[in-house]
Amino acid sequence: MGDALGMPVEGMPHNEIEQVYGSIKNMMDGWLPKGSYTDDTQLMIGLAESLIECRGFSGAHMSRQFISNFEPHRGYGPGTIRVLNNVKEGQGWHEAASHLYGGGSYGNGAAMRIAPVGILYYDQPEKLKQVAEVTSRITHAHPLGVEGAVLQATAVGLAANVDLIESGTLNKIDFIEQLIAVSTLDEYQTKLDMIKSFITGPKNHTNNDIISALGVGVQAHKSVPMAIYCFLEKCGSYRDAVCYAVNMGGDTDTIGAMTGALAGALHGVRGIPEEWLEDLENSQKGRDHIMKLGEDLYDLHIN
Ligand code: AR6
Ligand code: MG
Repeated sequence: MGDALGMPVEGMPHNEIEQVYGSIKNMMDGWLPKGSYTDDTQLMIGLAESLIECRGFSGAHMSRQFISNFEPHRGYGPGTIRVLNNVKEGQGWHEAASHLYGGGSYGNGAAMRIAPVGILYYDQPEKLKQVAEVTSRITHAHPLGVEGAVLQATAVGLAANVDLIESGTLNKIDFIEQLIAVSTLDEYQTKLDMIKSFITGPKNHTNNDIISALGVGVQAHKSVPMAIYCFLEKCGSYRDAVCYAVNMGGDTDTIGAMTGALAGALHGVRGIPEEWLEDLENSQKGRDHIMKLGEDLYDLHIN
């Protein structure tokens, strides 16, 4: 949902979105027709399909699934295209990503597709972390790329664990502290600490202050923290969280997708605005297929 909402303004800075659109609240036409999802969701679909079919992680199967689902018009990152081509031509799935950019990619491509791992393993944190790491390494071998995906998956799992009916609200400080405990790299620890001060301290910062501090780029460490922040700041509503994320500008489809995964894990499918659901592409692997994948993941978890 966040992917399709952010698609039309991908790459546009926050201030320009404000000038041109005021605020984006609904799906629009963009470089793809209104309601279309991009590579973010396409890869998430492949990841979920593979987890379901293999009843857990298989790198060989998952990389093949990414390749067979590949549709170039959805706007893939250049590193991901190269890895998938190399595997298609016979390179091993576990080695194809390691030489990209001279040490592996730290793009946000592993984090943007990881939600199904957080959902399937929400009650097994060690397993969640291990599967998040290995699924990421198929395309993103740089430690920043992997840790971004581990943090996003962990955050999805934490959000899925919250029973809003019982607790009434999300404990934001506890949530961010659990993420700080999982992080190992300075780039993430520093930004998670900033998020904690943004959500607990005086509200005297502008959106531009937050953008300067956390980033809105295609790099995992410049987008995963922003998605976590937008989710926590607007944790009372799925719609508000996703709109806030997309209007921050920059890598809007991906930050929207990751914020949406977090808010969806907290609020459930009933939190999604009806008109957004209607607008979402319902092609062969579109809305109905994605809904079914959600149900299949749930069945896999309880069996
Ligand atoms: N050194 C320098 N730049 C890097 C490095 C590195 N080690 N790693 C990544 N980049 P990529 P993705 C930069 O190509 O993560 C779609 O639009 C580099 O500029 O691995 O799958 C989605 O919507 C590289 O092109 O692809 C997402 O926004 C970029 O990070 C995004 O692409 C992306 O890394 C996901 O891309
Ligand atoms: Mg995209």
